[in-house]
Amino acid sequence: MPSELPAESTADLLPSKPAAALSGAVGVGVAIAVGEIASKALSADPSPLYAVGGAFIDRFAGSLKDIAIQLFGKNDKTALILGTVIISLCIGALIGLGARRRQWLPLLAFSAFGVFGAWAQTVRAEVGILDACLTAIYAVAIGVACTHLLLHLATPKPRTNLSGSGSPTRTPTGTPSPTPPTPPTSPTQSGPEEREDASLPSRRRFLGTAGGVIVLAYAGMKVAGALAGEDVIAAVKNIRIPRPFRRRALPAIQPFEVSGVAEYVTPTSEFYRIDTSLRTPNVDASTWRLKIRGLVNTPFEVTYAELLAMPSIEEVVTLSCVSNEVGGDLIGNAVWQGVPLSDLLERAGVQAEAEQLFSRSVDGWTCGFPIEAAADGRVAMVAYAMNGARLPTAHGFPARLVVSGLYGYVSATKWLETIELTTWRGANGFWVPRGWSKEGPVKLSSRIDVPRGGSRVKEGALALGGVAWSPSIGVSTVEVSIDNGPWQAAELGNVASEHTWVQWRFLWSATSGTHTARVRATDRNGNAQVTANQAPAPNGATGLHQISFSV
Ligand SMILES: Nc1nc2c(c(=O)[nH]1)N[C@H]1C(S)=C(S)[C@@H](COP(=O)(O)O)O[C@H]1N2
Ligand SMILES: [Mo]
Repeated sequence: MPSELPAESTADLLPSKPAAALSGAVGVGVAIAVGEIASKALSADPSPLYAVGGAFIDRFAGSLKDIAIQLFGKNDKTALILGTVIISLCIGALIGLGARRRQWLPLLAFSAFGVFGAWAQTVRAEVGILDACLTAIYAVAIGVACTHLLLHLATPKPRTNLSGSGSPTRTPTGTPSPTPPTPPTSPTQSGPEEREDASLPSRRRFLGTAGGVIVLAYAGMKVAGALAGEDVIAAVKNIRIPRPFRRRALPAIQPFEVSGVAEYVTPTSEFYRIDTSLRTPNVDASTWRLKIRGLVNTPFEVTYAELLAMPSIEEVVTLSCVSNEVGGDLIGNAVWQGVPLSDLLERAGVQAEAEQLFSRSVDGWTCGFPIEAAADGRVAMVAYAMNGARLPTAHGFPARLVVSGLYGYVSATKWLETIELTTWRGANGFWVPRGWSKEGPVKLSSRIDVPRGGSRVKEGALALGGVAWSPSIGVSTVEVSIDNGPWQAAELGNVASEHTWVQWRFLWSATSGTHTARVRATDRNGNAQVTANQAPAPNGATGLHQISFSV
């Protein structure tokens, strides 16, 4: 260790490098945990850790558009948080190493962490500055204190005190040792027995304290999380969804059923989920308010109870993600209940200059669409129930927007908090500066569910089947072409309205060999599905779904 040589004289009274690194890492870990606990205690969601993760998504989500991934999956989100923690702990270890000779380092470096965390918490205006600062101060203070305590425990006592007589003098880290320089020839062999004896109990104390601190921080985090979660669960338990004022009947029967084709109404548990939130917002419905403001005559707020008390509609609407590839499954059809946007807008009195309905979620996500979509008669509502039950947390509890015929990224704000009327240029939604079109009407599309691509089927009678959709317009025909043969009409299932997808079936007598099947749809306005292949970015994929199978 040549780098150690010049400092040989003081090394004896410095904490060992592993101990110093551990001290710093534990300090950072504790600071992160305190950040979690404080944010729960202050109801300042997200915590610094999750806010930093969220800031990453805000910053880098756009660069993913080239590979046509609009959003992170659940695993990526876990990996992001884990990665953030691991990197932080590594930086903590470096801080600990640096602090062997620079006592001021932990305070400085931890403060930088604190500022970063507080900035991330407030940048989407989700957490108040005061709460963010308080959280940072607690986290930094306790984290720094832990690091210094551990560094202190890891610092060997001056040899004069090793005999155990009297109280040991506190040796500040990094102060030159009163001990005369050890001969460089035998740096580690000066009194091995003596040092072993002295370092064993102190090492035990160091490791014991480090372990205790970790356990305490972890337990504190769990307790705070459980307490915060319980409040929300208790509040949600008593919610009763009222009867809708106007109900949309589901088709009583379907003319056919092809096993393997997506169910007409997608079960909630199978409904796709897409959002940028790292931790699903746990909204307290008792304090939640929906705000309607901007270019309106009378801005107003409604509570959850008030929203549920308003006349509601129930509609079946197919919701699709713009990232859905041709043949993809980022699409679902559900029964939604809520208050028509037109009722809310009428009450607010929309001013003539308003062009865009811009909405924001409690976690700062935004989107916007032309105001006409809320007034042209299509389904457009603030929904609070999905498939007959209150909106699940993952799908936007307590309320979300559902607008027929618009991709989710421009319309379907979950954990809805604000509806703002503005001009078209007055605001851009989250995905717009990240390379996605400002307008996002759902494109007419169709999908083959059966047979699965690449599967083997029996010779003879074969039912091909799938779904086709053009929400707010409706599908009039679906056609299938086998082995690039002529387009032949498929049978269509029954639908609740033009706002939903339709199931289709095509009967064919399968001959042995390998085959391809393609599907195309025409909407109720007579427009044919676009056949040219286009990736999801910037405004939705086009092209025909084709599969191959063998008999
Ligand atoms: N708050 C919030 N709402 C959001 C999003 C989001 O990231 N945050 N994503 C949107 C997108 S891109 C889609 S496709 C739909 C998906 O709704 P689902 O998860 O209920 O299927 O939600 C929309 N609403
Ligand atoms: Mo989406």
